[in-house]
Amino acid sequence: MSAVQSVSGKSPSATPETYDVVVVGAGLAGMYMLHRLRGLKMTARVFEQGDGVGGTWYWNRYPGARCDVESMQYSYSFSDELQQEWDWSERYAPQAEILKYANHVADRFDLRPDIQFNTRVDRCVFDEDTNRWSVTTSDGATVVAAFVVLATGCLSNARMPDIEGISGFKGKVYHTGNWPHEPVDFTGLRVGMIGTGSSAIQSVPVIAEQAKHLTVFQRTANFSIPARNAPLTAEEREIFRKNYPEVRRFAREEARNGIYTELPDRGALDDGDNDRRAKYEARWRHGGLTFMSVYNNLALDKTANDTAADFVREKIAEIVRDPETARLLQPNNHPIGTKRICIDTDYFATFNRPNVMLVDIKSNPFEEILPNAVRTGGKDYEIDALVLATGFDAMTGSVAKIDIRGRNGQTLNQKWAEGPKTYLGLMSAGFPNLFIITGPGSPSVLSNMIVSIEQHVDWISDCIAFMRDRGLDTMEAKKDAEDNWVAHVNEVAHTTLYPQANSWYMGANIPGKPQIFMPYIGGVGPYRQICNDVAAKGYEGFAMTGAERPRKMAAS
Ligand code: N01
Repeated sequence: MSAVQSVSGKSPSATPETYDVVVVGAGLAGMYMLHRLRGLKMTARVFEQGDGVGGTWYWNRYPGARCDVESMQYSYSFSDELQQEWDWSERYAPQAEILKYANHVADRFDLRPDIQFNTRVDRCVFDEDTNRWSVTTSDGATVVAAFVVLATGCLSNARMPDIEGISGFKGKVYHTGNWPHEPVDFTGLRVGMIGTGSSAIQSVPVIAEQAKHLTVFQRTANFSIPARNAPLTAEEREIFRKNYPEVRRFAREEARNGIYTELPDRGALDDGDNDRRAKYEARWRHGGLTFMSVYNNLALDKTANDTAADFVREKIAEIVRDPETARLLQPNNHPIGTKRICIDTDYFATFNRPNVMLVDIKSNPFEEILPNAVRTGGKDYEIDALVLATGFDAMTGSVAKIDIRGRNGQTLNQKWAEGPKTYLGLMSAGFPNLFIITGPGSPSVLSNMIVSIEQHVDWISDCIAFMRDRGLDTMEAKKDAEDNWVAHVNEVAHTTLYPQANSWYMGANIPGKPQIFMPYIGGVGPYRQICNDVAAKGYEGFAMTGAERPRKMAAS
């Protein structure tokens, strides 16, 4: 039986269609949420603004886009048949293959009938008399739901830089986070690239191979580790498949970041120079994100961190032939790892190509963009096309675009004006029955996203089932539980070096955005345990009301 009396099919009258749950977004989070709701026999409608599934992997089609978590681990674990049968072709899956996987999952679990594509959710209003959400979409329709789940993604609101003259540029302008679906051909063109984060670091080597010339405009240099991508052999896949129970358990319960890897048992200063260097060399040769797990104190102790940062800076100097370019590419304004570490294939070596130039816009900020050039430092750099790899309004940007109104008509944007406030990253007080998947206050972007997505979806599904089984109507974070959690998230962040960087984790890339460390850095294992304990104690810290109780009951 459903939590609400659902009306299936088209309503003959003006009565809005009613669902148990509306899910916003059909990325990897929204898709699994729908699958679980189906299993609970709940009625659900997923609204997706794109014309296909896949979220991040639907939008981020820029050249060189691929996942920085290894493919055998960046995959759903909820279906053993799926993980045993799907063949990943490379150590790190390219965007097109992950999108194919998302489409395969949508077909395999027959998800499409409940997903409405090309439809944005514009407004969600909580009605305190009925305890239901009214959800208005970009096609002008309104549906009613007992629950709304925001599966809107953390990095899905592409940020256009505010640079004078950009609208008058005569060539094509592309944003890496909103790349065209048809192939883009840079052959014979002079391309300008703004930004040097993960997206730029992946796309620079690929664009440089095709374009006549590439000028990279860098404001902040970033640390990047070689991916060492390679085709996966059948044997390598088999090792993972056989060990999946343990790999998945470890990723969920023991790893801080949801990735199966060797855990360090000592700090960087516990080893002498030679041993330390040998360990960094081995990880550099192995490639990938696990470089940061050589030692257990790289995120905590600046002196320890400096040893890893110095090692990478030396590597950059070895790879890049022009000493001035090498110097500019060496990051020097944040500890390594405190901005999302980048993973690359030949990024630094690309600056040895005769058709690639690095321009420092830190010391010479943009003056303006002309119809055919970028002007900086009194010089014009002529370009035919412009690529903006300028990032996202992360973690809160997509939620902020929806007009969400909870109790007393308060909007979520009003409530989050000084920074996002959630309990466990899952709910925000004053917004009953509104769940967020991998929201601020949860490990989300600091982890293997699929691990965190599955944990949240499972927790939310269990919670909705709990409510249904007990005839409960509303659930809402209590303010004191939320305040304590926000303080805890902040406190844990400040035991690390992370807040020392002007990163998008802090909201520092968006002018005027409150600077608060948004994800929970306590680790996916401890976080899962906290969520499980809360559930085991009858959802401690949440107020729940029964359908028969007075409906205008604000959480205390
Ligand atoms: O964005 P970013 P991204 N003028 O915000 C520069 C994930 N991801 O799309 O640092 C000039 O990191 C800005 O300069 P600065 C991953 O989590 C994952 O690259 O602000 N420059 C910076 O260099 C990642 O962290 C993968 O000084 C301007 C760049 O643009 C996250 O997405 C792949 C500017 C933005 O870097 C975001 O990465 C790709 C301006 N006005 C992305 N505005 C995987 O591998 C911005 N910049 C899974």
